[in-house]
Amino acid sequence: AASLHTPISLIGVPTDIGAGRLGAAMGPDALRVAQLGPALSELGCEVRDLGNLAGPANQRKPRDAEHGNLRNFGEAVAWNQAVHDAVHGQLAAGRMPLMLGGDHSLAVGSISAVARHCRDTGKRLYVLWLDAHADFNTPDTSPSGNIHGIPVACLSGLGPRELTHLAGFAPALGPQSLCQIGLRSVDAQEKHLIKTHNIDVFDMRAIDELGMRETMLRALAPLAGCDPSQTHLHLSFDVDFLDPEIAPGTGTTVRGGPNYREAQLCMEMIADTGLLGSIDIVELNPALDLRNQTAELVVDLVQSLFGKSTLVKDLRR
Ligand code: 5AB
Ligand code: MN
Ligand code: MN
Ligand code: MN
Repeated sequence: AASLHTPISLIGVPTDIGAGRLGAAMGPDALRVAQLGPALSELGCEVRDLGNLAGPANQRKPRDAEHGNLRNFGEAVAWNQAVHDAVHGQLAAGRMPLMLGGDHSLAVGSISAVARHCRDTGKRLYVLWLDAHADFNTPDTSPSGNIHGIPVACLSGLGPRELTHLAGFAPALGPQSLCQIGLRSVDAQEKHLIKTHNIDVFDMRAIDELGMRETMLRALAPLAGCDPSQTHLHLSFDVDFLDPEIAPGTGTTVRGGPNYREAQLCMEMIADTGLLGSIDIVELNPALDLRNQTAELVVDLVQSLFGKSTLVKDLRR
């Protein structure tokens, strides 16, 4: 549905209830300080900042045997319900929701809403998941109990009903609708689940061997020839996808990620599809950042997602 001209709604999700450490709750404001809204307006986008959603505070609760042995379970359900409702409302209004996270647990709510919207409108959904991690733990396999490590499992129908059924049906996401890129820290049981669910993965080994261009050509191949009015591309962008040398401001860094040019090309090739319909920017942790450089980098990359290009002979802009 989305083109360069789809109006954008920024939605702040100031929480870190799903993460192992505090700080991602400050992510939305760091992105505002780095001028995300103006950077998109500059490219000709209509942008409205809807401010921050409200939700329960992080009381750093321990793992809870009553609730799948997860931490902050009730809080995560409340935040995700709020995210789901906000995202579904913006999509129904013909706008493109851009989530300012917040930890990655919020993707359960946002992608559930996108899945529901696609079912309502008969659109085909495709999710690109950029991350160092697979986020495919179930409550049973999670080594940490941290809910930012389980969103892909929840969206695939594995996990507590309160998180698997936010869209009103489950799974929100079929395996053919998901592609993960940049993985380099995947738990043994996650590997097993990725295999049994037959998820498309381009891990760092693949990126090393193929290069980012061929990786993205393959990742986006299922969308070739898709009618933009019938197709919805969702991007879930975990900041730890990026190499920690350029993006230190996140809680679970893993060395050996995409560098600046590779990340730019990745975003430019997503922009070229013209299919982008919604975005999560997650796991930015300003408490771990240096002079907001990671937020500024993310703003730069998001500009590329919306058509800013380094092509000299660019007919678009
Ligand atoms: B992130 C780990 N697999 O489940 C777990 O940052 C890390 O949203 C999860 O990708 C990282 O706790 C979650 C060890
Ligand atoms: Mn991650
Ligand atoms: Mn993640
Ligand atoms: Mn993380």
